[in-house]
Amino acid sequence: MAIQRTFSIIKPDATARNLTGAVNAIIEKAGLRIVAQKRIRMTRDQAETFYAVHKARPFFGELVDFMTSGPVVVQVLEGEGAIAKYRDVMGATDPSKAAEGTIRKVHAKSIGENSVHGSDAPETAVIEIAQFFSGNEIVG
Ligand code: FUP
Repeated sequence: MAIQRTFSIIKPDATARNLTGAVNAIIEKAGLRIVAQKRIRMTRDQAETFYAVHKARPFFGELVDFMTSGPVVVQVLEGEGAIAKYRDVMGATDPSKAAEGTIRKVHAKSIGENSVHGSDAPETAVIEIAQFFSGNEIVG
């Protein structure tokens, strides 16, 4: 499996509970390397662009409200098969269905306030990383 990069967000429910370090510990224990990281407050424009694929879904407004409700930590993670590996480490979207030991099982509050985002494919990883990081901010 090749070395890949994936895009991660530690969401407002997690930063509000001071869980950035706890989430990062799970990420690093899984063998993923945090090669870029910054704490930002997402604008509505940024959140609407980021989640444009969900624009027609009934939860879109709530999702944008939530993602702009507090600080988030945007990250680039690097490692062998990083995209699928991070999806495994995150656990299912709905924390009640997430596997034991996953970030969402351990920390998420609900399907909406589910603590983390991770890219779902190589094409989306490239687009998501480019939305928040310039090349010289990523140091592998
Ligand atoms: P995931 O890839 O696991 O983050 O899940 P999705 O891309 O399906 O959903 C993106 C975000 O939309 C979730 F993180 C939370 C939100 N969402 C809801 O609020 N309700 C839903 O029923 C599904 C998703």
